[in-house]
Amino acid sequence: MDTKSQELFRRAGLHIPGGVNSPVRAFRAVGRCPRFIVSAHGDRITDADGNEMIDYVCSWGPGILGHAHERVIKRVQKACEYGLSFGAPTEGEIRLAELIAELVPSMEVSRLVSSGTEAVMSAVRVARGFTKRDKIIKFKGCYHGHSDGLLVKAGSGALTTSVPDSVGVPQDYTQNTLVASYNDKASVEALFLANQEEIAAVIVEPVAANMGVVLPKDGFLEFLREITKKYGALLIFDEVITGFRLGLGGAQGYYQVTPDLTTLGKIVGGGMPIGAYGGKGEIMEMVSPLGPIYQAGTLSGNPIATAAGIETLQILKEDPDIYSRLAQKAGQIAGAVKEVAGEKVCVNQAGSLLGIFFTPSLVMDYESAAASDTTRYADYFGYLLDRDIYVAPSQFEAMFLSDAHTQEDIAYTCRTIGEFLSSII
Ligand code: KE4
Repeated sequence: MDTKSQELFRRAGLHIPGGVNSPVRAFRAVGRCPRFIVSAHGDRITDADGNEMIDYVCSWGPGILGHAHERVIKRVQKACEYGLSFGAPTEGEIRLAELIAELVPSMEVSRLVSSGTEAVMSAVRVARGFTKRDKIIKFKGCYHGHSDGLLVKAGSGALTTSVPDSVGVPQDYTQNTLVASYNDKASVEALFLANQEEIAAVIVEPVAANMGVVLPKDGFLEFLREITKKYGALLIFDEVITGFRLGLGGAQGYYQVTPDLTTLGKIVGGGMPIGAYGGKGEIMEMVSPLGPIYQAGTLSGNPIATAAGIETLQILKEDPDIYSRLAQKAGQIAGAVKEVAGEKVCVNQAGSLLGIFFTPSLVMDYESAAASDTTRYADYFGYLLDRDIYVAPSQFEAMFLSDAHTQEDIAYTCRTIGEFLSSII
């Protein structure tokens, strides 16, 4: 007898590519039928067959408060009573821009869009327009959304499908995208030496979370800050994941390195479709209608989405201790892994971002991440899923904690991960 998710997956495949609206959701990297979710509350999600699972995907990051937080839901419901979309400016957009500028001071001026992809695509365009240069540097294994010029050695879904560059992206769209190795200063220096004043920007995930979680080596972000200044290039921090995740000030606050432009997504929308990009006024004044760099969007700054984002950020602002609580929870899980697996498994943690790699090596870049045992990861995923623990269906994603994860659920997760590791070590 097929499960309801299996039936739904079959039906989905009739009208949606691969049955999903984003590739990683198809569970191809873990060889399982995806679970079709019907509801989520707190740290739990419930699938179409009534399985209630402890959720460590958290909608890929937005769910830092836990699902369906009462205050966020109430604010969204209230906003809906006034209409869903006007295509005109609203006070909510001002409030969200003010909150962003207050919490991420380098983003004194920002523009709201509807996804992280749009935020990154626009930030790169601004960097090119501001510097009048065409080339950008990105890092192998980092993922910045699916705009053509950035699908070069992308991380996240593109890694799992083992097709690092996407078909359909003309070669001349990516000739201006140079690729360095994460945590490898020499690879960045070599590109600057070879391209000098042709480089508009370096874009980096300040904590990489799309090749699994990979932390910046001490001094790496500071190095990127210095070398971009030296060559007159802009530094773009893609904080779609780390923004409001590593702290109220994101990774730039956590590591005290200030970029020229920042992109946001996920948490800034509280689970609703919002992306944002921003930086100093002198850069952002290049953006239309003030300046010659065009970017637009029908639903940019949508009043329902901004309501969710504002309430989420206000809750985080009111309770900054959430970040130490989140880090402590992630530390419990990291500790449980190390207790059983020791050095046989690599665990990378930055605040409430956790990456578990089935490799004895230290994972510090794309190559070491790609060398991890993804078959073992699929076994790990299946073991946990069968015990109602829902982690990322791919080695090349992150484990997300929320304020709603209870000590009881964390303890159960630690025990279950420990059981799995004991069975393979
Ligand atoms: P979106 O267009 O998916 O909102 O954001 C693109 C993006 C940009 N930058 C970073 C650092 C990101 O992680 C993302 C998207 N993250 C993935 C998860 N690794 C989204 C999940 C998915 O693709 O389904």
